[in-house]
Amino acid sequence: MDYRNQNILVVGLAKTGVACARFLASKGARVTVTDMRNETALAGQLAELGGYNVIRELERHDAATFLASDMIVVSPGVPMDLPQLVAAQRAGVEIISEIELAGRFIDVPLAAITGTNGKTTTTTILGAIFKHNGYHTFVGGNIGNPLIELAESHQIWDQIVAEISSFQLEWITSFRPTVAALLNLSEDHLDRYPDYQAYIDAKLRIFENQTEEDFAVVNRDDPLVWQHAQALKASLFPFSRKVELEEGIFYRDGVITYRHDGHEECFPTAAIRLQGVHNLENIMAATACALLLGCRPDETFETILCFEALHHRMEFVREVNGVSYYEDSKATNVGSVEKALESFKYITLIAGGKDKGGSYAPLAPMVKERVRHLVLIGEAAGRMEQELGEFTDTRRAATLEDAVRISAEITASGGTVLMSPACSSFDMFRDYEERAQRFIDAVKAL
Ligand code: UMA
Ligand code: ADP
Repeated sequence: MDYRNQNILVVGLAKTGVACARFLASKGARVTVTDMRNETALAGQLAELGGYNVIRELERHDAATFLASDMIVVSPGVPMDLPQLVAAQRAGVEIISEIELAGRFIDVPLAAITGTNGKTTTTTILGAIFKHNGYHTFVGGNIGNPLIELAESHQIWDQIVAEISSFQLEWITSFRPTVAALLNLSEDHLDRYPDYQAYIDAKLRIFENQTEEDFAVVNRDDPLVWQHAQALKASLFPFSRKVELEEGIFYRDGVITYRHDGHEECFPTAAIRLQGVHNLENIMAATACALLLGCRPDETFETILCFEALHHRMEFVREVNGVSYYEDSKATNVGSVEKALESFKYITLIAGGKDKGGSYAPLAPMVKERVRHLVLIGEAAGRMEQELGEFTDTRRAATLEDAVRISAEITASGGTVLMSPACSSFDMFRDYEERAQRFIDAVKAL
């Protein structure tokens, strides 16, 4: 790929924009960055661009700059229907995402993980397995560090594991993982997509450029995933908690069995530390990717045995007066909350936050069965009360701290107070980590 003297516009100047601008400038491109935020807000990012020859267009997106570019690289947070992008696309300007750019510089196996939930956990497990197998491994993508950083690093990597979001897949043309995993599908990001199908279509693009030499690791138990898998060009490698598979990986009676090309490996699960049925799915998906990409079974299983839950994903905080407090701040959609509710019996659920436009109704059966009290916070509280309030004792709280206090008063000994919001955090907090910390502090103060 020769980008020397090409006019390249990088849209969005957060982590992705900074990494792309630096990389492209180092490749000799004439780089312009544009962001709607102002110089003060972008001071940190601009400092990171110090020493690089990059033109800045801040607090605006100039249509003329978009049209005059040879190529545009779009950050994931920038919506596809931005009018300047639409006009540039119509005018025939090449528009790509950052993972597309990175993919053009990757010449080793790439394992890419997507799905509505479990991406970060599965990506982290797979990265750990590769490292334990002695591979020099880059782990990146939606997990926090842009994939393009691997091209910028000038290191020789043996394996690459990428967490991939639907946003990142929007502008790909040739991005082709050797193994791509789709963990599950449920409603999310409906504040960005016109409808659920558009979100699903974006996710499915992870398989778009694969051929039968590549593998699609797919959830056999998720009806939507399985239905869409039938149309894929890649070789299907399903995982299942429910059915035995001739080719694929499945769980039965405390054992995970991997079967590929007539070869079988078995892993007992009793001593695994990661809890929850959803984590069994994440483990199977990561194991499948690892073994398909050449990892040794013994080292793979050793990694899985030692792997501990990541923070803010159904994490135990403390017990007070016989009540257990769990923090699941990363549960920002209905699918993840459903899994959290499956894990406990007598629940006081603290939920709510920034509404992403999906329906909360799929939670109704679990709320009816297991949630004794529902304590709602944030912008979504009204809509959640409308959709779920009739199924259990429902209250509103002005702040997260109030929600914790109310929950402590009403939850009987033996019960669980679970913060699993089903919403993003941006209405009341900087991010899900701040929300988690505020919950932990409030619980510690009880
Ligand atoms: N901006 C504009 N114009 C617009 C919209 C945004 O100029 O019309 C600017 C904003 O002012 C901001 C920048 O564009 O400066 C936004 O960039 P970004 O949101 O893409 O932020 P990055 O720091 O580059 O982070 C992105 C991913 N963010 C999103 O997808 C929203 C990060 O995923 C990812 O870790 C990172 O790239 C590295 O790959 C975060 C995320 O929330 C964790 N992902 C979503 C999720 O997991 O649910 C998909
Ligand atoms: P992602 O990166 O896709 O957001 P995480 O691993 O960060 O996934 O987990 C996010 C939330 O989803 C947490 O609440 C976690 O408990 C839950 N979760 C993790 N794996 C799964 C899964 N396979 N299915 C459903 N929910 C899951």
